[in-house]
Amino acid sequence: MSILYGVSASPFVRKAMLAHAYKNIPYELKLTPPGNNDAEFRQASPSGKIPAYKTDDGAAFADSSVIIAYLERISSKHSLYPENAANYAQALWFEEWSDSELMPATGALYFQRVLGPIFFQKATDPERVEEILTELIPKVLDILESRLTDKNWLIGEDFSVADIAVGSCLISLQHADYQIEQSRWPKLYSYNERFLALPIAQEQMANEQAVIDKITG
Ligand SMILES: N[C@@H](CCC(=O)N[C@@H](CS)C(=O)NCC(=O)O)C(=O)O
Repeated sequence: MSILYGVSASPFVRKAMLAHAYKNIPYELKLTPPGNNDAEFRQASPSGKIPAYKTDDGAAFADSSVIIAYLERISSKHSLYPENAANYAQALWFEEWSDSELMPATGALYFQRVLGPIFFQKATDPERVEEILTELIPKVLDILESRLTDKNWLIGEDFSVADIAVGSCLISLQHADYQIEQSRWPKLYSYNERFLALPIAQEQMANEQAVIDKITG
């Protein structure tokens, strides 16, 4: 069975886990914190970043986007990439934007309220939280609101890698106890409810919560 190296609390690892679940592809999660010196992990991820991957055949590589693209090649069932060229490009753009802009903003709050206190013994910094809440997060939520339509998902009615990437960040906000204001971001509010209600999101959040509960006792 393929091995996914990482920890489920990482939004990038979560992305890869959600894609496996959506496509119904089994894998083994090998708990690996970033920077770990395990030789097999470093073979897949020379920089030590998570997630990394080793296939059944022993091929090794890293990066959530690469892992998801690989999954699509080995199984086109429950495709995460639109057929139409323009929609395909849009989906890839959303994934890239989400990884490079939405993730840092949502991840900053997630770090302050959850990862820092629980995994790194770092107390929440109220001034930093205020800055994140008033500056970083509204900026990215405004962009999402402007891009959502009356369709269910980011690229119309078909769920795609765009939703996996953005949804992974929405899970970080959920863990961080952040409520999306319905009056300010109405489309995003509904989209968030729709994403979090998916069985793959529910299962992912339950798995992550179990890890947090184990650590916090
Ligand atoms: N583009 C990469 C980003 C992966 C990434 O930055 N992972 C973080 C954990 S959430 C990490 O390993 N950080 C450690 C580091 O930057 O050295 C992906 O999509 O997988």
